[in-house]
Amino acid sequence: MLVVGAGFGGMYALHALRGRGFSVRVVERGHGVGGTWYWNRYPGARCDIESLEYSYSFSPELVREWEWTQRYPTQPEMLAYAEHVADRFDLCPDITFGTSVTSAEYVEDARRWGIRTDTGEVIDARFLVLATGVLSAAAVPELPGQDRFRGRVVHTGSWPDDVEVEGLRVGVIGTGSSGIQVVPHLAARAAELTVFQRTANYSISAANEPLDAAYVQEVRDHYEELRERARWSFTGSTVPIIRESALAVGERTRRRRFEERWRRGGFAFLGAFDDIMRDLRANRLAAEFVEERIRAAVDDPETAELLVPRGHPIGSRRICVDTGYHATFNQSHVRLVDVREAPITGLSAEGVLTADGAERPLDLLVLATGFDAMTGSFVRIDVRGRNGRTLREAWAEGARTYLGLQVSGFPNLFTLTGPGSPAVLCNMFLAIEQHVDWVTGLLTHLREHGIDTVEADPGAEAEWGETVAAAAERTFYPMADSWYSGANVPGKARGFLPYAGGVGKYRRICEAVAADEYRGFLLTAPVPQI
Ligand code: NA7
Repeated sequence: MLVVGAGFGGMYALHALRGRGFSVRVVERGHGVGGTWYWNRYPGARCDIESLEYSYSFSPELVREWEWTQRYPTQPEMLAYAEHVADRFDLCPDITFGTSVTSAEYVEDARRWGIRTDTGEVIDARFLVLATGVLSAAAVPELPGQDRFRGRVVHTGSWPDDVEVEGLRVGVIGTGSSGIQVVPHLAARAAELTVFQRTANYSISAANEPLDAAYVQEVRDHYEELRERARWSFTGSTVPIIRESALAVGERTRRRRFEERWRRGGFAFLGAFDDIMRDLRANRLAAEFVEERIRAAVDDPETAELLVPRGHPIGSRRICVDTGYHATFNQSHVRLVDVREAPITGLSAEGVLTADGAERPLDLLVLATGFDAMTGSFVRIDVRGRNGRTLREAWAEGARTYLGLQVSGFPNLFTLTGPGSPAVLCNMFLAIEQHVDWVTGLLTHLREHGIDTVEADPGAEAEWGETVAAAAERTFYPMADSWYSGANVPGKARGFLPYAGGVGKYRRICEAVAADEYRGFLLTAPVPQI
């Protein structure tokens, strides 16, 4: 088996499949493990899910021995964890680092995949597991004139180790999670910081703090029970959604509840009432509370109004979790530039040009412009299935998968946490462990039953596509343009990519499919040799 990617998905795939006696090799573009946490080294990079949840559960020993230091782990802490896991389970001998898979072709007669790398290697594998990540192919805007810009341009998603910020004129394009995290850190070191904002986003204070030993012990004491609850929940989190309508309580109670959840920090805020994500009136009340916080944090009323999100319900785009983002704009060397009215048109030798004719001189331009999410990392490999059809062609009108796991016409290929799975809508570790365990179970079944190939049935795939679309329609997600639906990449087919029906429900569906002899998957026995 060939696994592409040694992020947390690929690492666990290696461990789980090898543990079942399969011969597995991993190829990884980076020079170390960690995936997202290897590449996103920008200052301030931090997970927006709590460390005790955003970590593997497959090994009780690992859970016991690894000591998280903060509620929300920093990128260096996540990377150290990845490296520890790689050592602890002796993963590195089976990983080839610094090598990109460039193409993978299904050889029909042999029923095998022929894989090529940028180092010229040709790898032959029966099964191909793409663990390439859902937020790992950078979305880089076209900036005419970039070649004449005398400053440096870096993307947050592949941050080099040698970026100088001290005393420079720095610009940031993008105010999603990455932009909102990096801005306070750049402000602390830059001489001038200009933030180019096209869309203001809702951001909740992280209320990050060092982890309290008693709290850690309590979680450890009930770890399996908590994790099991998360696995079958809607959002994949153990923080409860309070079963009460925001509209059913008085103003004082509502405020108190919002304040409690605000103090708790992060995504928990959206669970203050159970209709924030179901009823637009309740959603507005939650949004107004957050908008008040922005106005209170920012001294200049004009800047504050620009930072107040407009035109989309709170939670319909992925909410950001920040530490001191809005107050950063009170510093005299930090300014916000609205590029919705006057978009960025390109770069001059000096800096960023906007449609109103302004030129903003910069030494360093940070692109916090996000990712070709959920599909980009899969299609940037030239994957060719039956009849030479590429994955890019198969997904040209929108990504289609069966359960987010397989694509019809691409036998023995697995898209780990792919489009059509809940992945990014929950804690990725839950998604990764569930997918890897499920795929491992399927491959073991194939081995036990002497089956050669497994492939999504086109009918089951089409039906799953309808299920994914219907689940999205029941939410507020379609009311916003976002990377969830491909809206952030020019020319990308639109359609809500993750399955929004809940992680617990998704898990039940996957288990029922397996119990029903892998319903919807075409299993083929080997051709008898004459
Ligand atoms: P996001 O959330 O996709 O944010 C990208 C930001 O970049 C967003 O504010 C975009 O504005 C902005 N952008 C992109 N291109 C341009 C141009 N050409 N001009 C101006 N602004 C632009 O990516 P992140 O990396 O922050 O976060 C991705 C996920 O990673 C996050 O949700 C977490 O799950 C972790 P727009 O909104 O399109 O108007």
